[in-house]
Amino acid sequence: MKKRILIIGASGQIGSELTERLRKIYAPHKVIASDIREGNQELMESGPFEVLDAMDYSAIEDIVINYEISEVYLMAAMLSATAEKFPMKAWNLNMTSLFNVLNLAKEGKIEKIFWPSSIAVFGPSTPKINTHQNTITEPSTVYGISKLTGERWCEYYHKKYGVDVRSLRYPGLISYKTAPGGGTTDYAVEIYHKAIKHKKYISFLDKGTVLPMMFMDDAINATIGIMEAKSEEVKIRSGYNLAAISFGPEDIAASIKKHIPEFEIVYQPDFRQDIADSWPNSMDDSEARKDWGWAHTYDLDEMTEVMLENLQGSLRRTSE
Ligand code: AKB
Repeated sequence: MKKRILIIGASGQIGSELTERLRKIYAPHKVIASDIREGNQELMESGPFEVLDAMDYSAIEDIVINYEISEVYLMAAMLSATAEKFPMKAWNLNMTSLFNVLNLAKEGKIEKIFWPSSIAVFGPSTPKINTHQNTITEPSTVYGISKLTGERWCEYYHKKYGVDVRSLRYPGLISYKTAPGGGTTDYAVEIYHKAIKHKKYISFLDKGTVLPMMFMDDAINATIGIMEAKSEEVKIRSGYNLAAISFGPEDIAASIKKHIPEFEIVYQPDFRQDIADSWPNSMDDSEARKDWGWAHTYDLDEMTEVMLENLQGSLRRTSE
């Protein structure tokens, strides 16, 4: 079968950049973007787009057959903060969409699946520093429960039915192109926007809340890296720990101040503090580095430079 890719959830924060990168690597017509809503101009104009509900098995199957899809990246999900507000909706979306693609692969209609897991599989009883791949996973959030359950099903489908499913435990992801939505780590994107516009940010996470984070370019490299790895190199079929940098709101504020000295941060923690407090501070991702050669590029200051430069650039362009 020739490589043809379907991205479900392509209009979201990860999906839009993943689509852009995959269209650059393969011919644009070989990468079908889909989402329940339309995405940004670049996404809509750079290749095929289909309106698709990730919960609708037959609609996914139709697209898979019509476009002769071989690989699916399932990026549609409800993230941690929104999931706490709508627990059953989050559970239904996160699990049904996963079963839809796992079952398509089980029936031999697709060859390979990428499904994102998260640091949210860990919980308050997990050791927080350099959290190991196989340590205690007792998540205390709906999102975390759905990710941990999903991981177990991915491994089950791989062992029982030979489904080639690959997964990463993403940390908080930071990007300037598409805004995140409904996550606990979203503050680390908002802060750059507010620093440029108002020179001030009111953080919904408290000082000292250190979380694992990553610049989007690195996350896209990791995602395509694990999908391109030889099947025998991918030894973990639940979800690989993935790490780059760890910092708290005061660290990112200090990094921004190097460019905008008058920037100030104020702390007003809300319900998302409890979610953040249940997650690790830093991750041990040595299995990913060893098995399929994962390596990150960006540290905090390099990321800040790219974020500020690009956000300032797009602000200048919209005000011209
Ligand atoms: C969230 O904050 O919910 C996500 C995640 C860490 O998976 N960014």
